[in-house]
Amino acid sequence: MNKELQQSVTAQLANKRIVILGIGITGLSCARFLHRYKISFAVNDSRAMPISPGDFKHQFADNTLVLGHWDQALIAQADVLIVSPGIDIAESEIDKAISKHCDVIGDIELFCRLSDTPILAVTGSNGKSTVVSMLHYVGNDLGYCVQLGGNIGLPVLDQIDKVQADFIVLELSSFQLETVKSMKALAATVLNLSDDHLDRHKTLANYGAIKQSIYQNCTYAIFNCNDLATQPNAIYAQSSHLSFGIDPAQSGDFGLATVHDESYLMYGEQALCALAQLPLQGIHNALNYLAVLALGKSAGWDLNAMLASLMAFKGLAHRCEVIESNDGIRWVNDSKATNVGATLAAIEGLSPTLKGNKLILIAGGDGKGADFSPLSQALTQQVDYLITLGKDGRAIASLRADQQADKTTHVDSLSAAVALARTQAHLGDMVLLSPACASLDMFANYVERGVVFIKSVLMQKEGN
Ligand code: UMA
Ligand code: ADP
Repeated sequence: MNKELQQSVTAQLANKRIVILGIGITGLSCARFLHRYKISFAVNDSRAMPISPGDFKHQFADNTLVLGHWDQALIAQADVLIVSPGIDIAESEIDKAISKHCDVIGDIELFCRLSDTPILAVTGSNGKSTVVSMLHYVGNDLGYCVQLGGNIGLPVLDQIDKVQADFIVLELSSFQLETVKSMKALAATVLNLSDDHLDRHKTLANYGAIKQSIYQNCTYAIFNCNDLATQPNAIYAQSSHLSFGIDPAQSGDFGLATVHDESYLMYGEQALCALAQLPLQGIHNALNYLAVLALGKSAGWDLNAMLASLMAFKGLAHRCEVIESNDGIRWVNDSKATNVGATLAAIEGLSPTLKGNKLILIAGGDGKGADFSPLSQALTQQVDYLITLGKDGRAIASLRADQQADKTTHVDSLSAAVALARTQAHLGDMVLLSPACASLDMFANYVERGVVFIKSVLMQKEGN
């Protein structure tokens, strides 16, 4: 246990009535943290059995657990409400109960109040996990002690007292940013903005404003100069601004340019590395590399050392991951493409590698209220055969032109989609699972969807 941290925790939280909403990954980490520092709390989760009461008692002794409904009396008497990201406090049962004096926070806000480790913060509709994983990898490779936490699945309160880190890289979702008020990141970026989570945030403008709050009090605000919605609003003008983008860069910024007929990552006028030499391909990944370099540069990391290190980073599973099927067909698992922007990036990034072969796309799932129309041109012009599935699959199929009806099919399962794709694909063709939707209507999460896809590809091959 860290003594200084114990003092801050006691000063901020002792004798307060604390209620944690949700006992998933985040809620559990909050409960563990408070228990470790001897602070009492209650937990409320509206689902019937997210944790067994016996397990809870075993781990957290006499702290209170209320399951199965929102306990409005419990919420109403809270001085501090620690809300899990997946819970929408605008939900009327919660909203009505919260008292005027209650401090409504999330685990990230609590972390920011208690830790002085310099933060490199990343949000955006797409590319967050790729960018934070690269940054974490590179920072440690350069000899710094760098932690990773947040939406990537590593709750920050599990990290806070593990080591005395030089930096912490935070992946932040819009859900998490909604309750962040005290962050002062060393460097912060919104990578891009496209429709996502509109079932909760209602409008793109509201979703964008929440994403922008990552720039609050940061030292370096890093934005995508091809995506105006990422550019810090006037209220965040206090920080130094750095940009990255697909065009040649101004001095001090990051961009792309053609040098000796090859496309290069650039820092101002300085050519850094040919895109063709980088392990992760596609323009979206070129932008991800530039964002990593801009964040690392803001932290004082050496550019050439970062570039050398990035060469060894091989990419994450379920993001444009090529399956080793050895059947002459290029099966690509992009199950993590849970919104329209990600699927567009995958189609645009992979199309140049088709070299005249066909692209068969498998898409659909829960669209979370998104407008699919930005996919229309890619679906009609770049996709040779479209297979849809899930709750919103038919809405995606309807974007294809009438004359493409014989090359558009809706199916009931992912294994049926793979079976159909196999009948359509010839040697050299690509079958891309890039759903543009969340998986929750058919699977536990995007990982399960990706695993089912891989298994179907490999098993059906053996069955043939
Ligand atoms: N719960 C209720 N009532 C509800 C909804 C949820 O009681 O109406 C309870 C559930 O019963 C469960 C708990 O809340 O016990 C789950 O909380 P949660 O949904 O916040 O999920 P966690 O397990 O805490 O995971 C969260 C993030 N999940 C969401 O934002 C939905 C994880 O991101 C994150 O990795 C984790 O915290 C650690 O920071 C996942 C995600 O899907 C990967 N994120 C979205 C995305 O990337 O698009 C934003
Ligand atoms: P996130 O954590 O934001 O969901 P990931 O790095 O996990 O992002 O990538 C999710 C999906 O988005 C992948 O399917 C990938 O192909 C696509 N993607 C990755 N980087 C970008 C980017 N910079 N712009 C658009 N799409 C991207």
